[in-house]
Amino acid sequence: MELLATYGWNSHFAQHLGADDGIPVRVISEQRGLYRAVSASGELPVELSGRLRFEAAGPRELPAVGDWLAVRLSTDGRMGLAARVLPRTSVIARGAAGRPSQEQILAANVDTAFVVTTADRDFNPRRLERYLSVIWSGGARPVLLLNKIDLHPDRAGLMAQAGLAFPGVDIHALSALHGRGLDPLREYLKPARTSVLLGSSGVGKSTLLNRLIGQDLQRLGDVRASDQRGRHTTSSRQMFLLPNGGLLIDTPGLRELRLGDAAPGLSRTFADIESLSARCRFRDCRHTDEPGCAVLEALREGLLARSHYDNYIKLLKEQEYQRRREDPAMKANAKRRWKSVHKDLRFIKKLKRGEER
Ligand SMILES: Nc1nc2c(ncn2[C@@H]2O[C@H](COP(=O)(O)OP(=O)(O)OP(=O)(O)O)[C@@H](O)[C@H]2O)c(=O)[nH]1
Ligand SMILES: [Zn+2]
Repeated sequence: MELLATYGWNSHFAQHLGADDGIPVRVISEQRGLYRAVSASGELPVELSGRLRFEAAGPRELPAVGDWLAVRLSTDGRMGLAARVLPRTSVIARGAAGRPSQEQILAANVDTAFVVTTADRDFNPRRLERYLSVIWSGGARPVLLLNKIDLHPDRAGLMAQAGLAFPGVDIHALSALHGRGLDPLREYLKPARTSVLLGSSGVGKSTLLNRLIGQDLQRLGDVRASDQRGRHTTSSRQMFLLPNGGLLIDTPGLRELRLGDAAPGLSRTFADIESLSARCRFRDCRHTDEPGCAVLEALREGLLARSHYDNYIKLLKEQEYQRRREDPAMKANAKRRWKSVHKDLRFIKKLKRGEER
């Protein structure tokens, strides 16, 4: 059980493992449907049972890195056959608004999601807010990392700006390249806690990962279950055991997120606006030009940052747009509306022609 605890096994998962479910393993890498996982006695390849594969209602129900699975071992003990994904505590999910079952799970059972950005050109509050929404709504905790602070002369100013843009979010400035400002990250990377690295290309995720892994990447899991011979699979590995016991997931697919149906998270990121909106005159107020809008009033009085408000409105619009695109009833409606508009146009043209005659 020791190795399992190292990889985050706890009573939550234990209570969901049935008596004849087989053994628990945690997925540490996935490549084109091939899984590697860690069991109580080491690392092993895992295949999905036909039942798991065919009964899955959508990609959301298939295993992802970080998942705990109930597996049966092959007779020689070298392979696992996964029968079930144990209930997740959180997910980092991608895409497919309005169709939760079509969402792709990029990582599961994540405690902390580090959103890495840089102090300079990559600092884009709108995109960052989108990341935060996806993370909140998946049940993980976002932490914002402002990397390459060595290139930024005004550290205090940047931190103040970021603090205003993201109220209620932990923010840390650091330099992965020079190994500065990393100490506060220990708080999140405690033993058996799982984190992921998110952020656009070039912000320094690999540099940070290498820093955190240090020279002595532990290879506890890289031992074949069958013969205990050391087997290093770092190239395909996507979950890393850090020297201090924290677990860090870094997968290529995770690096760019698309906005999914992130409504619950949206209200966390914009908790201040949501609580203001409780005082709007109209319950379905869109906070753009309605009379008696408490959000617009706060904006006028300078109690709400303009950029924060703008991002909120943009994100709402984007969600509305995605919902419209996905929802068949809305699609049909839009078609009907256009048809009647065209009819009206034809009618008007006819009238005009009549007038000309
Ligand atoms: N000045 C400075 N440069 C950094 C820092 N961290 C990373 N870099 C540089 O930024 C460049 C990109 O870093 P990577 O770690 O490859 O970025 P990444 O986010 O992993 O990029 P992808 O692999 O494309 O997703 C490299 O040239 C790094 O040396 C930093 O703290 N300060
Ligand atoms: Zn309003």
